[in-house]
Amino acid sequence: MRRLTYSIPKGYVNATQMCHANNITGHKFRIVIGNQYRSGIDSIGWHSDNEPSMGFNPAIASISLGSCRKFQIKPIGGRPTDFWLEHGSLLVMHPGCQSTHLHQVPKTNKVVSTRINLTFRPHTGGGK
Ligand SMILES: O=C(O)CCC(=O)C(=O)O
Ligand SMILES: [Mn+2]
Repeated sequence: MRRLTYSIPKGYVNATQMCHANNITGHKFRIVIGNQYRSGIDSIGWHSDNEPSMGFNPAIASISLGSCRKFQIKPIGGRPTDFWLEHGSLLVMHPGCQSTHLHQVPKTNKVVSTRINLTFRPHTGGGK
C-alpha cells in the first residue's frame, strides 16, 4: 500500500466540502491521508488511528474511490463486523472509536483493481 499525507491548504476547504465530510459529520478536519491499494494484495492490518498529533478522541472521515474492499472493525478483544466500502462511500469513525476499536482492510484473493482511500483527520500541530 502506498500512503501520502497532505495538509488541506488554507482557502482550499473545498477539498473537504467537495466530499461533504465537514458538513455531514460536523467535525473539523485539517489533514487528508491518501492510501492506494493497487490490488487485493495491498492491505492494512488491525490498528487504531491514535497518533497524538490528532488530539484526544479524534473523529475520522474516510472516503473510498475505485474498487470495493472489505473494511472490518472490532472492539478490542472482540469480534469483527464487516463493511463493504464501495466507490463514493463515506465512513465516519466517531470520537472515542479509536480508543475502543481496531480496524483493518484485509488482503483478498478476489480480483480487484485499484482502490483509493482518503481519510480526513484533525491535526493539533502548527500550520495555518
Ligand atoms: O483504506 C481504508 O479504508 C482504511 C485506511 C486506514 O485505516 C488508515 O489509513 O488508517
Ligand atoms: Mn486507520
